[in-house]
Amino acid sequence: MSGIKGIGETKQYDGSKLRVGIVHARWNTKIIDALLEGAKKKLAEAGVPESNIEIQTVPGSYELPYAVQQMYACSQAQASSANSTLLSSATDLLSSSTTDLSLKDKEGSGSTAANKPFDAIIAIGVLIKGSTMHFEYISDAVSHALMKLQLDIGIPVVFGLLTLLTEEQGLERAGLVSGSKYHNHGEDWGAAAVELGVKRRGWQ
Ligand code: DLZ
Repeated sequence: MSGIKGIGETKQYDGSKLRVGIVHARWNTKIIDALLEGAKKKLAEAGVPESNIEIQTVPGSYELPYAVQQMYACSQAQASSANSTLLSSATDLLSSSTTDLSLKDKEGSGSTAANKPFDAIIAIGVLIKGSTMHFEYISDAVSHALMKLQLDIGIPVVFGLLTLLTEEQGLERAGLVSGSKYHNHGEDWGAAAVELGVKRRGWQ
């Protein structure tokens, strides 16, 4: 039985030019692993090359906002250093009397994943309520920080944080309970990263 919840019918977006980061917490691994697989499946279906996907891990959900911020900053630094290498190769090529076509073939297209920052980052974590206020503080802090981050850095940060009352709720939302009305939410997050990553290049 299919549930009424979910992202509904989506257009198939071409993700072949996107660079996508995924960072996930390691708490509640069984649920996390299934969500991660769901996200990767949707990225692959949209044509995002495996080499354009970078996966990092952090201990717990509280670490997710900092990790997203640092991953994006590193991808920007990598991009500017790759682009300055390209520029100096091109300058050498132009000033050389012999035309080195092999260098041009290797680096001329300028379309490698390393020379552009991430188009989207998916942050995945699973928080399960315990007997103290810990859950409320982390859920609130991480949700607000991820929202603020995407507006500050200007790329979509997909909200892959499950805030659960029980482990069973997580198993359902990771698609691990057969016959459940729920599906794997990681798939929605992969699809959202592609759609927003494509749209940020120009809203049609
Ligand atoms: C400490 C803690 C607890 C109790 N529960 C969870 C959880 O359900 N899910 C999760 O992702 N992380 C949990 N953590 C760890 C915190 O997120 C964080 O890693 C530590 O407080 C260290 O900053």
